[in-house]
Amino acid sequence: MLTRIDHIGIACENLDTTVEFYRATYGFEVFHTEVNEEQGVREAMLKINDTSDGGASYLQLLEPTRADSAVGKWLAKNGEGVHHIAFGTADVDGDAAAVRDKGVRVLYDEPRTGSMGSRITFLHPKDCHGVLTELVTAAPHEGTSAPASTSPSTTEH
Ligand code: CMX
Ligand code: CO
Repeated sequence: MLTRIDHIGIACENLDTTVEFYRATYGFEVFHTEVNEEQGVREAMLKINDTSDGGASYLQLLEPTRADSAVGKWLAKNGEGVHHIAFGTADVDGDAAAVRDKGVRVLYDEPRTGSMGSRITFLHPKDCHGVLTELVTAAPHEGTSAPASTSPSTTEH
């Protein structure tokens, strides 16, 4: 069951200046940063609020690490802006299977690693009224304390 908006993914040209915009304009602070080479992004998670399911909602600011990544291609075509939305669930495997059974294309056979050690998959935007949609199961304890590292090679701090 999808129980929260986990994050809104925002594509940007320069992560540092975009982080500074959200800090200076709204007072949102960086909760976590990492590089996810598989997804081709350098990202910052800005925590907005905790949610009643024990998780949290974030903005996910995304700078591409390479031009041929999903975010790199999207930026080249559209410029900066909202790239995807992500719904949180305790069971990404089950919810992805349920959505697939309804005829929506799920992009990965098995969930992959997302922010803060979460498990993620994506639904094709053409099957979701133009919205690239991510499903996320957070790593245990995420949102309740300092985030766990994903791995030393992919985590900045
Ligand atoms: N939102 C809405 N529509 C999108 C889109 C997006 N983010 N990205 C692509 N599209 C649309 C394009 O506009 C295009 O539509 P038209 O044919 O009408 O022009 C169509 O989808 C195909 O787009 P494309 O540029 O040819 O791109 P690809 O098909 O190569 O890739 C997608 C699209 C969704 C399969 C790819 O972006 C993907 O695999 N995304 C999932 C991974 C991802 O986004 N990772 C980054 C975030 C990581 C994270 O959140 O942790
Ligand atoms: Co995301």
